[in-house]
Amino acid sequence: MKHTLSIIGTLLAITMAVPAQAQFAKPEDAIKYRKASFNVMAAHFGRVGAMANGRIPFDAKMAQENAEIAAVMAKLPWAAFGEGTDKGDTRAKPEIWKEAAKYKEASDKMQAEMAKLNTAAKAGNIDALKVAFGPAAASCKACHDVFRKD
Ligand code: ASC
Repeated sequence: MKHTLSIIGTLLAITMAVPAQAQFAKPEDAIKYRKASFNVMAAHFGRVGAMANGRIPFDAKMAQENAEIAAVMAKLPWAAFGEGTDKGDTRAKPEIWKEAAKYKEASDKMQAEMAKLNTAAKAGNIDALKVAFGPAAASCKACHDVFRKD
């Protein structure tokens, strides 16, 4: 796991060093990328949620590993909402580009809540996890309600 995370860390460092526009050859590549990062985040966030909601037994190590991946993934999709990526195989609404400041605010909020969830998971107790999970899920939903087609 440590190894995986260090690879993720290295990839992230490379990703952040490259200007957003240069990362994707075609708009559909950007759309695929952002969907992939949301999907990976949702898979790991969902595992944390299953513990927070008592659907699976709490396992501190599993919570930590999954929350950490969700927090890293939360940083990734935003660079893939560049020009020309509003059309195609996407549920992204035009509001993302029309109300860019509002979208940025919502995405910052989600990243902050994922970071808090990650910190809570590191504390290793279920109560901290429960406290942090609700606001993190709400930050996902808030954005979907306004910026994503059903
Ligand atoms: C998840 C997930 C989302 C959010 C959202 C919260 O686990 O995949 O998109 O939580 O459903 O309301």
